[in-house]
Amino acid sequence: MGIQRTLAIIKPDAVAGGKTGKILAHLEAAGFRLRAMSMTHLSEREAGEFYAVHRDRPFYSSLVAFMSSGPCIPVVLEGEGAVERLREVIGATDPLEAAPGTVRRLFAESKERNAIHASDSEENARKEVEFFFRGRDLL
Ligand code: FUP
Repeated sequence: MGIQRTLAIIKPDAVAGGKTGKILAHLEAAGFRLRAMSMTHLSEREAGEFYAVHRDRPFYSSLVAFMSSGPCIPVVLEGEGAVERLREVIGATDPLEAAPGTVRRLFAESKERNAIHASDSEENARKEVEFFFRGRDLL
């Protein structure tokens, strides 16, 4: 599998709730290296574009409103098999279904306000890293 890069987003619920430091510490302790990080406040249009794959789902407008409700922190993480590994470390979408010790189990409020995003494939990781970072902001 080799060394990969993937995108995490610390979502607005976790940023507003003062959980950023704990989540970053958890990711570093899990072995990921930080390669890029920023804080941004997505517009509704940007949040809608990021989650365009879910455009026809019933939760889409609520998800877009939530993701544009306050600052979030996109982070590029690197490590062995990072895409799949980060999915394991964040846990299931719904914190009630997420395994003990996962980021969502520890820090998420609900299925929508679920603390963190992680790319779900290598191809999406490349696209999502590009969505947020380019040039000298990406190490
Ligand atoms: P995940 O890959 O675990 O982030 O989950 P999905 O790609 O299926 O969904 C993306 C985001 O949509 C989730 F993080 C939260 C939101 N969502 C809901 O609010 N309700 C749902 O029923 C499913 C997803």
